[in-house]
Amino acid sequence: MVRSWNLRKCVTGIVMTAVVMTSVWFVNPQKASAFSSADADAAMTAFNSKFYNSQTKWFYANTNRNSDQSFWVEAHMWNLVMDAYERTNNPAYLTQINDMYSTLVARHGHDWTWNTWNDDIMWWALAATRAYELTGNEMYKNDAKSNLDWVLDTQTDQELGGGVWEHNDSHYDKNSCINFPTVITAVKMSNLLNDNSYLTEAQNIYSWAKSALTDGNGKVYDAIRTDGTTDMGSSHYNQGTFIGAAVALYEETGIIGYLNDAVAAANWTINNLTTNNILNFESHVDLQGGKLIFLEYLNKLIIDGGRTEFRQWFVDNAQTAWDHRNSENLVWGDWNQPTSGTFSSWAAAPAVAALNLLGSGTPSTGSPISIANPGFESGNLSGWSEWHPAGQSAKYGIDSNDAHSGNYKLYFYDSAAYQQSIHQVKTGLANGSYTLKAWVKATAYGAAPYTVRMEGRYYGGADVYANMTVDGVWRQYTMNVSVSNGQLDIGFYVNSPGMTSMQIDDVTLTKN
Ligand code: 7K2
Repeated sequence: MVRSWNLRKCVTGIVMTAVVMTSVWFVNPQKASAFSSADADAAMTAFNSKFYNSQTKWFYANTNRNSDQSFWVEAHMWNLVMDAYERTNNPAYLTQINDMYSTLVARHGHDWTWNTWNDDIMWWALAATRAYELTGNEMYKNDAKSNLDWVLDTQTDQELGGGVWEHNDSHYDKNSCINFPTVITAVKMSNLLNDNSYLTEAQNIYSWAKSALTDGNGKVYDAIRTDGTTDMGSSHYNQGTFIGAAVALYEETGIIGYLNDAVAAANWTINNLTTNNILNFESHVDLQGGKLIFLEYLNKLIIDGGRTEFRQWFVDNAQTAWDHRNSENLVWGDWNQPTSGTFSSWAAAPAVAALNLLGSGTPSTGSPISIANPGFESGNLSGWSEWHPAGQSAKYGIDSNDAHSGNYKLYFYDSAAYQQSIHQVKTGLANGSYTLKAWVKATAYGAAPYTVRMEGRYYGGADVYANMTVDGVWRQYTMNVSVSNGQLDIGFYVNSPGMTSMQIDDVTLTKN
């Protein structure tokens, strides 16, 4: 399977390269090399100097620079600046993030429920959760929470079977563009507040929206209405937020079905919403920048979902877009054509997002970071420390039964209720993005464990967890962490009612 897929991709790659090189030869020969982080810098700098109004601290609507971008699109512009900040750690972008929000608050307040479009409210709430994660500023979390709570409390019901209304002044449609972003925001909030009631709401909305607003095989519809109609039109942004909702739920629950949904939606988009393998130009004024939303969540599927097979396709798209930039380093919405004329900032944003998200077009192999006793091959706990509650004995062991590889594995087990964890703190890490992976087999012989997870902690941000699927199958789990204080505590934890086991083997850490 893997082999034939690679072969097909390879052939496509050769044909694609030939096509791209031919067009590049005639257009501009010096653009043939793969884009680098210097190109990502150039793209972001050009975008800011053309579109950012440094007086009002808000983006202009288009290249004419005579009016401001709309409320909901500005939330995505804000995301774009956060992409740049995450890639570069440049404090100028942090200032821009805070400045843009000050303008939002000055113009529109902290409570956005005056807006009759619930999706407009939710885009800002969702982006604010990210601003909170990047800055630690509680204001962002509080604003996200109060606006999300209002939507969940007043804009959801069982009419049409469940889900969230698109408008708050008239309840006649439930659209993908409100439902899937609400799922993502609620999963985030569940994580930030450690409050599972948000996760439950997210799972309910997702399950309704998957059945009412998708074909079940990766195509996402636009809306369902009280007049009995469904708008089956598809778009990059709805494909993207469905992927984002599915990946977020997969990360939070470990349920593989969610990841499979995300993969199906990514494949459907690639097969149906592209021209020459490149994302289409969706010319509707609201959809021109939808590629930004799609790529943000495709990137999460690649990194958080571990589905790296989509990366090269993403790189090919970003490269084609960048090859069609104009002399000002701006790329419009039609990535298959050279950039020209007047165009909106919304249309120009996705190419910048793509370069920011990828950083560079060269394959990222990453550099392995050594972990002590990563597969427990010493036959003991050396390199790791263990924790168990006072009044309970340790419930771990290292043995050679059913190791994932080599001679040994570590396990947690007891027939009675127990908690157990192991930890290894890596210090002296360069700040930046890391990928932590481990093979784990979680099994319940009776009731399910309350918690069974891999943990990334004390790295300078909120704890990150990968919950295990409890099905007695060895699975590789992946987690991404942005180290900002030079260290990372790698952990595995179980809280069990008894009669459950967790087997751990082959832990790896990679600097991205
Ligand atoms: O009808 C919804 C959605 O289902 C559809 O996909 C898009 C594009 O249009 C709206 S969502 C876009 C609106 C968001 N609020 C502010 C409005 O100005 C904007 O049209 O057809």
